[in-house]
Amino acid sequence: MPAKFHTAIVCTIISLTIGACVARAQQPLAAPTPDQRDARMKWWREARFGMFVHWGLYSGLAGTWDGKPVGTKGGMEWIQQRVKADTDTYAKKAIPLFKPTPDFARQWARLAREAGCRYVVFTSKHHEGFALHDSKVGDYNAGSVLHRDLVKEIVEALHAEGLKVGFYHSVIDWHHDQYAYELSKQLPHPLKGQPYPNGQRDHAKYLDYLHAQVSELMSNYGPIDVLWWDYSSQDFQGDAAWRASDLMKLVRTKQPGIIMNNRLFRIPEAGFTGMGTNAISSQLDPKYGDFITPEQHIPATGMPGVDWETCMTLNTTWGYSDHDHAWKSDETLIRNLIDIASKGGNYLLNIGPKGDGSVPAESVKSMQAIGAWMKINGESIYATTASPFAKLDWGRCTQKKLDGGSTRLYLHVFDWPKDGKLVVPGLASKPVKAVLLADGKALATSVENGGVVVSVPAEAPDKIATVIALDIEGLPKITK
Ligand code: FHN
Repeated sequence: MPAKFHTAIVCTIISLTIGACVARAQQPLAAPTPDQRDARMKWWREARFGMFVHWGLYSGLAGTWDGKPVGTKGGMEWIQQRVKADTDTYAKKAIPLFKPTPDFARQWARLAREAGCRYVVFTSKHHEGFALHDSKVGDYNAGSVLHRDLVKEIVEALHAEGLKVGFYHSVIDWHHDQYAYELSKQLPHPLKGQPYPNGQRDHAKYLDYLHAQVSELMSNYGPIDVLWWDYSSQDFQGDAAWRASDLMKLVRTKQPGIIMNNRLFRIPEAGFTGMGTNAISSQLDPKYGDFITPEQHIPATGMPGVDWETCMTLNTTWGYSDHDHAWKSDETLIRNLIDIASKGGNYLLNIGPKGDGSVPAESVKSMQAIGAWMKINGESIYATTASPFAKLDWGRCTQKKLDGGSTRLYLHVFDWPKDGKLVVPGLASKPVKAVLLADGKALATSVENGGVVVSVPAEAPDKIATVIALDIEGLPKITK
């Protein structure tokens, strides 16, 4: 065949291939079927409990600026915005204080496993803009500054403990010189209200950077289980703000099994009714994300019909602060976990490690206390579904279907009955057996006044929450 024909054919094949790739790239990803989505969400719904980690340059500053406490409550991961520092001034002060020890990540992973967490979501980049991975895009990252890939270190440590891995990634960026903060009145920025320091900005250039770094994170660290976006406003969200649909498509193409939250958007169809952290609704079109993210609170009646996860701090700040001592009690934390599971949600509980990566002693104590309770009672949380009761005066309930068609009700008793009789009001189902979950001790049951009564010891075995496993025939029948 004459060479010129051969070349023409090869060129035709190449151009057809490129055309097909471009066409495929422009096509939206096929929407998953409900079964496909359920399969992807299964491990997350069963996990119920995850550890959040906020760690970045702000951690070394520890809530202090120019030798003075910036505050005793509220997010010290926002310190750059609270002191209104430009990125160069901020970096000069913060970078020398950010000195991760060699084994910091293993400490986090061990603590998460000890606590009974099944997944860990950590900040690959927070609003300050400093990326924890060895990025080839830009120079404000752990690779360029510390010559380490901290994301790699953390992912390997989490996998070594059998934990699922999540990246929190901030679309807000207080470092990048093309991030056009004037496009939003509602999103925070340290220089808000001031003209751009170096003349007009091209936000599209920031978006190219954002997408390139997300592509690195989705390509270079193996299977990633969660992408926790943060955050959008009503006046700056979605495709206009972040090229969100392209970003989600990039992620799902590289990580088909990944689970993402809804925070690239801030519209009613994505589960938002306003700007407050509790301005949320149980309306989520899956094209905007897989779960809704109530923050620092537990929805009173859960969020029926959608997947949801409450994220919460142990004190009042996400990033470490030397000055925040408002630690929640073990009772509050354990009962929060139970309350959330009884409403069918997940609990993402935050630690804020220090600049060297070490975990504050108070946080270790809290997570280990939860772990001690989970070691005995974890089956009443993992892979359970929401309570069949609207309300129980003495505590909460979760449930699990058993082989053979019966149901196990896990009765989490906060207020122990003084008369030795735990009344489960309105439960019309026939009780089969009841035991104390901690030691399997059998408890007598009776049917009285349209409910089930469980005879219990005089003293509560666990003052925070004693769990009774009550097996009933079939599915729960509740009469009131
Ligand atoms: O501004 C952030 C905040 O620092 C923290 O990361 C929380 C965690 O959910 N998200 C944003 C506030 O909603």
